[in-house]
Amino acid sequence: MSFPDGFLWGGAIAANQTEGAWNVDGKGPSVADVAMYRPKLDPKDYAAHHAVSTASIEAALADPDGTYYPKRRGIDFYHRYPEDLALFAELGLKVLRVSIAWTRLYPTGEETEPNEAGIAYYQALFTEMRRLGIEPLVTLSHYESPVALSVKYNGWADRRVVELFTRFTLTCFERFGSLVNRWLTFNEIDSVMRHPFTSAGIIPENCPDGVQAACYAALHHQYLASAIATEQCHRLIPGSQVGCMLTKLTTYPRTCAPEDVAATQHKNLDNLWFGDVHVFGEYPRLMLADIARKGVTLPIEPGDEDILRSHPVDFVSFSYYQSSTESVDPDAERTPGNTILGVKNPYLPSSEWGWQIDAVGFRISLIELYDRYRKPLFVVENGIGAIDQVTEQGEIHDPYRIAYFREHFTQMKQAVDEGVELLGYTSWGTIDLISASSSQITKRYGFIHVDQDDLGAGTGARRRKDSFWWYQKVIATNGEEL
Ligand code: BGP
Repeated sequence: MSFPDGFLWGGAIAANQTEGAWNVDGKGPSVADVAMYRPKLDPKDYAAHHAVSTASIEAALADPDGTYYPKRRGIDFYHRYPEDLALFAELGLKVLRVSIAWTRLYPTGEETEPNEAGIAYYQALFTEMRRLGIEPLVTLSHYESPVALSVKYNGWADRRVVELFTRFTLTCFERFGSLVNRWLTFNEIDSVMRHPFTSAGIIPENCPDGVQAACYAALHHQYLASAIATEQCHRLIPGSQVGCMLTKLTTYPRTCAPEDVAATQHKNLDNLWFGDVHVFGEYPRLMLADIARKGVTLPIEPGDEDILRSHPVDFVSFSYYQSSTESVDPDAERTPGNTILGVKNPYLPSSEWGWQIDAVGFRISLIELYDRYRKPLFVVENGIGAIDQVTEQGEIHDPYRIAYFREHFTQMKQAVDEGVELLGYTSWGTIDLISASSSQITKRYGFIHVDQDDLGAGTGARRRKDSFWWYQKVIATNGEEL
């Protein structure tokens, strides 16, 4: 068993969770910059993590301090990227997944010309990555829509945002096309249904037909934008590849009672349908029936279906953190996962945040996705959020992180051996960063520690954790030494 030559071992981060410099060099505010620090919320109440209103946005924008808006400071990657990239190169990364903050190029989303300071920053970033031999894998939308578009149009619920976004993507392909060959369109596009503001800039109180209808409208608009961006990319950058990005939420039946199995089947389809549109270029019949049953009409206009059909993605990328189970028993014990609340699986351990650790589920997911789509896969997020302790000597011993990755890599290797075509793997949060859901930094994912606490105190110094040396060896041996 072995990974193919040229397997892309890497890391993944996002602009809104690392760059900071939220209002520097002409950048406008994004939805992430008004996301409040919420560590004390019940982790089972994930909806509350993403609660937002016009009043909360106004209050956030009027807050001059920003202590409680950690994504505004990130880990100061904007200024410290040369140091961080040098560490990534030392780690041996072949690829680094980053995102481009839309509001660094188009501060309100509506300008007709891009902000040249933003262009210069990303050109410098990608040039430095290339110099170090690290291929950029770039997400065009990772929870970074302009706040101005939320206020004016209710975000992606409004079709006009498609044109504004594809103006931004065209700029990206024109200005960064010589440096970036592989692109992802929307991070976890399915998450529009779970956190509408973060993923689609939707403010719930501004949805006259209900939040659900607004979410489906936003989803349709993102599919269109994704297909249009795919066309632009292929036209402007010969040989380029575009992938979709899905949250893989693998669910098992809690028991083998047929009712539990049927409920689980629905749950899994309701996750897979989102990828189907990108790959097959059309909404699956079952998904359309499901949406109709909910009383929602998709805002499909003449010509839309042609656009979706004509520009399917080249590869399928996804995040995988945990599995969960499903049951028809309303009293079944539940536990959180990545923006979900699933039924607890008694056979699995959990992270400190209740996410159920399931390496075999990773293999199951890889096989399921490859068999369904027959397109190359790319794992672009996987990892464990944990509390790390720094010893007096400044060391960070994180055997739990090594164990998590070792088990997942073993299963990934087996999936490849069983025939799955896998382009690469980027661990999530290769360096500690701000959590998407709670805006904590103390939920640490990295191989590299950042000396910073949740409210921003600390030197910002970077330190290699034990897992850094372990992952370095994994990459150096192309996954032979786990
Ligand atoms: C994914 C997001 C990432 C991310 C990760 C971990 O859904 O794409 O942005 O942060 O989950 O989630 P969290 O940060 O909430 O622990």
